[in-house]
Amino acid sequence: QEYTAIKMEIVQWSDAVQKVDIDSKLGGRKVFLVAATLRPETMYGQTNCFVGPDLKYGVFAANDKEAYVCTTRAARNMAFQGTFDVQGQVNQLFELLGSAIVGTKIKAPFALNPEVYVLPMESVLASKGTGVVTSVPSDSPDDFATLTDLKKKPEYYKIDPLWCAIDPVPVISTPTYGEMTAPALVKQLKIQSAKDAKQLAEAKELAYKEGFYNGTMLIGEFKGESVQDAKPKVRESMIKAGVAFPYAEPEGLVISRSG
Ligand code: ZZB
Repeated sequence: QEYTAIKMEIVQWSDAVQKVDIDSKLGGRKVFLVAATLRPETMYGQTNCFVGPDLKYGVFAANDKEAYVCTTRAARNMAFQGTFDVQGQVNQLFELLGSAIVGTKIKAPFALNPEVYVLPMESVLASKGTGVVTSVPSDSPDDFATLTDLKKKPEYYKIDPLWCAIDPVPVISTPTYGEMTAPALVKQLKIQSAKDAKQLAEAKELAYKEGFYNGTMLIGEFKGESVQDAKPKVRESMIKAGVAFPYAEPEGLVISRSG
């Protein structure tokens, strides 16, 4: 899988992290949450970012100036993809539990809302991407369903309602679902919550297909172009701007032995 890794710079850590002395460990490095996405063209509509509250994250030195927050598994992959200054070497500065990162304010590159908050998402997999998911509720049914749950019960999820206050932003128009593909699909498939995993998987598949084959950009540098054309262009534009880098995953590697 070829993802685009989005660098979301930390603006202000959560209260939980602020209580810990991390400065001595960071050595003056800027810290970024790194989110893996297959939809770089939707980055204009980021409204927040998700981490798995029970997952472990590392803060890894990329070089003398920057450190990245992601799973150890992702850092190991990055180490072999030229992301860090020393090839093949992972340098973990410290560790954080996802729940401690929740409430951190970060930059969302290329987004209409330039600063967003980190929120919890139970369905984040440690085995995929970086374990950090940037959220686009206009085009991702999982993100829209999770945000709807969080807004209904902020106390239960131990979040400040302010952290999930940004409304979905129209990014892509499709003939079937209009300007809000994910909310339309969540309604159509009668998805009640983020726990409706089966319907959400179906909604995701439909959203991917309709967006890719029939979507038109409503915003950004490539407004008016098809999603198919805009996708690689937005990716290149983000990489050029220094806010993203390619991230690949050795997926489904099968070693076959004859005989
Ligand atoms: C932003 C975005 C905008 C995404 C969208 C999707 C959509 P896939 O197809 O199953 O490989 N993701 C990334 N890492 C994880 C993880 N560890 N656990 C759970 N979800 C993760 O899924 C790739 C997409 O799943 C990624 O692209 C990311 O969300 C999320 F409008 O990034 B995406 C219709 C989907 N739309």
